[in-house]
Amino acid sequence: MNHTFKLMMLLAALFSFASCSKDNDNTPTQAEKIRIAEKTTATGTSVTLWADKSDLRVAWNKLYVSLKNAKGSAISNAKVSYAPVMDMMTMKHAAPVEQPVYTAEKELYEGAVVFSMPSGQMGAWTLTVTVDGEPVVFALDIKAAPSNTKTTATVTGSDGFYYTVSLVQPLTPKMGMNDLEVLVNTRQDMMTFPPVEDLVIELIPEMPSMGHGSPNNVNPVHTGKGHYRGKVNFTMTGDWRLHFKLKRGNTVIMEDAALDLLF
Ligand SMILES: [Cu+2]
Repeated sequence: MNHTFKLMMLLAALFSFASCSKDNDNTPTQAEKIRIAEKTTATGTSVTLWADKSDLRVAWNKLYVSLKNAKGSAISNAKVSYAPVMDMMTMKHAAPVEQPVYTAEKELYEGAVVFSMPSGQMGAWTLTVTVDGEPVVFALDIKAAPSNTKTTATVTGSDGFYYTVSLVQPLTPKMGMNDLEVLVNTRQDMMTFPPVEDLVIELIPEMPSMGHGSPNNVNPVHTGKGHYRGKVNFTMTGDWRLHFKLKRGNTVIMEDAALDLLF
């Protein structure tokens, strides 16, 4: 299903190249994205929100924005920021967010949000996108993670702070060695989730159904802005649990923050 979908998107992208159609003003990269919604600011800037998949989920999600002025010309030099909020009736909270940066080759502002809970009876998510000081508010439907899958985990550290560990890649795991990347955030308050840049992380993959691990994994190390990169070796397809031990110096902050993958 996922493969078929990707193939369709690829064909759609190729077709838009081949046809050289002037009436399709999506750039080739935008054509590979899913258009989530579009809003117009008070002064007439249209703000289009894009994602890699049609469903936004409890996970680390890339979110992109493209901008056009009232005359329809693309805007590449605006100041854009994201503010995700979940309104849970009696309280509100935000989520870890990576503020968007314009990438010329994609012609998109590219950022990310870690949605920690699904939309539903518990509450509703909005994403406020502020463009040069003007906000537009998107209502977002955040789906639960697929069953047997958990790509973001919030744990309480031995220092009393909350930590969120979120899988950035592999988003489509394969058998063999995979590049591994996680984003770690802490909770300063309900609205502020800064990245954590000073951890030592140990990775132990496990196949829970078969009770074995794998050799030659590489512990993720910090590369910037709370992102840690290493390698994970999936010796078989199936269910994999990634155990992360978080340390600050020699102090164990969290013995086991676990993420689950199924492929
Ligand atoms: Cu919530």
